Amino acid sequence: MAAVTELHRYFPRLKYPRRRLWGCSISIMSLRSGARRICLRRIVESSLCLNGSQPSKIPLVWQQCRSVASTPTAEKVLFPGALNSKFTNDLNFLDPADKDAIPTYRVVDQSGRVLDKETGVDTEDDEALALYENMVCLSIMDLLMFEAQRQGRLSFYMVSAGEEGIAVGSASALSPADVVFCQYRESGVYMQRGFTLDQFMNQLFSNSKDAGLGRNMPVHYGSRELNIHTISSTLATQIPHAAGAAYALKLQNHQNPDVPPRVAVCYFGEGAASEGDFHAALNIAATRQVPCLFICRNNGYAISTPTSDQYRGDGIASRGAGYGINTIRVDGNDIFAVRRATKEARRIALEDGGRPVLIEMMAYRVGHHSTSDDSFAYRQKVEVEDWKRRDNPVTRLRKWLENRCLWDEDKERELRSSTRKEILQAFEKAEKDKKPPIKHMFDDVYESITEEQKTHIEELKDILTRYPKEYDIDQHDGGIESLNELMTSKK
Ligand SMILES: Cc1ncc(C[n+]2csc(CCOP(=O)(O)OP(=O)(O)O)c2C)c(N)n1
Ligand SMILES: [Mg+2]
Repeated sequence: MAAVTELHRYFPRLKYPRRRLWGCSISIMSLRSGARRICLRRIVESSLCLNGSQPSKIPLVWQQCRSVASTPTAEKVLFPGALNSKFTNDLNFLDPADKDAIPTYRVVDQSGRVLDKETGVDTEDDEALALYENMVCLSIMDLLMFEAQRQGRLSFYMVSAGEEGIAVGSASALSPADVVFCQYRESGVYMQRGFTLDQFMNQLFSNSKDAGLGRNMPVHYGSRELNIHTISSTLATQIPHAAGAAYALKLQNHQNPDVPPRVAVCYFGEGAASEGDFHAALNIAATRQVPCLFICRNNGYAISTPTSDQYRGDGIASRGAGYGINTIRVDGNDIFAVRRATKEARRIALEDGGRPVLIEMMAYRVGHHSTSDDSFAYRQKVEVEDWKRRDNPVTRLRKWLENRCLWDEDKERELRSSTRKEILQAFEKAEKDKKPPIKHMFDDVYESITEEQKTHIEELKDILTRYPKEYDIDQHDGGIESLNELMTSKK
């Protein structure tokens, strides 16, 4: 009965015949509490598809294997932990080395030539040009910001060199309404979704126009309008967040059939996939069958740790199969492959009310990990130079455009020069802007300022007034007055 009440609380519009629900609740009562919970979830889940247009294809396998006992003549293990496993007399250990590595999907080769002429490229010329412009803009912004950090004008920066195709290409295949969670090397996702150069610069300088109120490190962007959650430094925390958001979207997609369905999209590096959060997130996403795209950027390194020291298996893709998730490996230098795989993954993710998909995108990290890193301390310069020469997402798309006579040296020069100017204009404007009011160090933590915080504020005021040369408080909007405001405010 409790199960029925709970069911109706979550799904008041449920069109399940009440009598049948009562029947279910009686059988639920007779099960052990753990199994009862599973049963309730299963009913709730299958109910998601009862009054919608999509019939549930989620097999109710738990019901068929409640009994652990096998019949004497059974050919398969009838145990809920390993469904459809045939009995065998061969003592064979599964050796992953016997298996071929998961293939890498690509559409164009390194010279920008289409590999499968019949399928071709599904991107219009204008769109390809816009994608190219965004990738070039990202790479120029990276160069300039890296330099600005070296000059001491920015405190920190992270480049996307070599991985521009993954971010720009995948973002171009999503709906603007999809909910996105990034790691930190996905500035191209922001750019493709419409984050402006001013917004990038305001965040990098932590100025008074920064939407994050100056509370985060540079490159930790966020945008409510673009449906992108704010980046967190703590690796992999975004992955379970995305799985949870996808579960909420699954319910919303079902409850609002007139609104185009949405997916959650989660970006992370292969290094982040070593965190427990990765495994928990993929598992819950698979068991709950939520519409979540897990996009792993495998760039060969987690700071100084090469992939050969990170894992022994076949990349990150092999783990997707282990969790029962549709998975593909893609050449991240091929923006057309990235786009097509993401588009298809999004379609699969919305099938049958929702399911997770894992895409492992391969693209070598050409730059240093961050401005705090010197990668030549742990890898040969020649290795990097070799990768740069061999393949690159920007030059590969340029070759494709040139092959179609859509691009030439003059256009390239003109684009690079105008983009550089635009970035520098936004940079200089943001650099001149005031810093955010220092009161933001304290507010938005508790509903109102606590007594303990008041002591901290007084202490800070004292230090700031005693050491004016060390702390130029006038740089901050509102100066010291903003702290006084806080002391008297009721909020
Ligand atoms: C929980 C946690 N552990 C360690 C770190 C330090 N750290 C920052 S980035 C990084 C490497 C991550 O590598 P990867 O996920 O492959 O991303 P990439 O930098 O290659 O894009 C590490 C270990 C952190 N930020 N958070
Ligand atoms: Mg990495």
